[in-house]
Amino acid sequence: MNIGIVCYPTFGGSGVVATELGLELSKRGHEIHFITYNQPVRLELISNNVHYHEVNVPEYPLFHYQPYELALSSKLVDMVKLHNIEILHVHYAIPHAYAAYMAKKMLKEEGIHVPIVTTLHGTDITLVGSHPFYKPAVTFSINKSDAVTAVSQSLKDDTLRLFDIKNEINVVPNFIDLDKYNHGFTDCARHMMAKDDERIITHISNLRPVKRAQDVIKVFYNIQKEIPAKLMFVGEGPEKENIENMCTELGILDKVIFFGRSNEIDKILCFSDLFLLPSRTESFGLAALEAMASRVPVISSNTGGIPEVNVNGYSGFLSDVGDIDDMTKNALYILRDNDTLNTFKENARNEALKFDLHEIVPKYEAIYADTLTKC
Ligand code: GMT
Repeated sequence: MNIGIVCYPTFGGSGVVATELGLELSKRGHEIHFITYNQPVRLELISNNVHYHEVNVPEYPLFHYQPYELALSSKLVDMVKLHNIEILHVHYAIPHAYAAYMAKKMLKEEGIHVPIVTTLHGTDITLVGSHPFYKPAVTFSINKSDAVTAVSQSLKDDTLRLFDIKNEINVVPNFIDLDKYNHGFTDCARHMMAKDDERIITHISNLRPVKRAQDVIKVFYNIQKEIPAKLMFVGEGPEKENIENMCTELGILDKVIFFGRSNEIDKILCFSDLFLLPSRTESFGLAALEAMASRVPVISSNTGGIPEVNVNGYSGFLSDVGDIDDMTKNALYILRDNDTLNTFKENARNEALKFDLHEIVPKYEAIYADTLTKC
């Protein structure tokens, strides 16, 4: 198939999933066209069947807001015609599903039919999309898509609760390339990060308020009072300064390593003992899955789609949002002795096996084939 993929090319989970999907589809013989405003961060290799087409939005001083949707829908029209793209898979409803629908309408005028598959990722539904300013456009875009998928049952339920949806929503969970996260523990640069007796705790996010990064610091503060520990703090975002100030006030700055944005998540997870994800909501929690695939147990909040990924008492523990004491207690339970830690590490990896990309990517292929037959 000749497939166009639209996504946010930044460090968000939706862009990561879209990129990994495109790369795997290309390995399976499909022709993939990424149509985005920047080269997706995990798209390292452009090959003969992976292409990247940049959406340019010219700056014009008359416009207070530059019309990105128009530029995207025009680019989609051009690329579908130029490369004979058969199907468009858009990740994130706003504004991608909307722009794709406009492109579809324009192409129809020229007798070209291109169906749209929309994948909902979470923030486009739970945080942004349900805002009254966007709700009618998001409802319309979902209902006008030829196929709709959501990355967890929880997100499907939220979508049906928050919007008036007439379309069927298929749950296709996020996935992981397990080979990429199958490190031997001997080749990690662990000794560069911590002393032998220190446990390594990791948090990775875009540090928006929904991630509750302050809770990471509070839990870590409690942990390091009980056992020697270091915190690997990966990501950039609006809460970064608050977090740095908090570490200074608590006197733990020397125990926290700030990585900023990193393309070496797999290496950082390789030497991690525990992952903290205390988010207020999370449609899936791709970061938790990446940790588990690296044999890192997860202490998380019990919210949204996280329980579909992190199994309480097996791959880690789930606590109520903001329950710092419970998260601390669970973290210490896992970290205190090597036997318990190793059991949780193996369990985490076992649980991650359920999300193997070789199992999940064919589900998208089946949806494309079905959509092309129906439309
Ligand atoms: O979580 C973010 O800040 C980024 C956001 C995105 O749109 O990229 O992530 C959402 O999609 C990911 C991939 O499907 C999910 O793993 C995240 O749980 C989801 N984030 C939220 O629901 C808050």
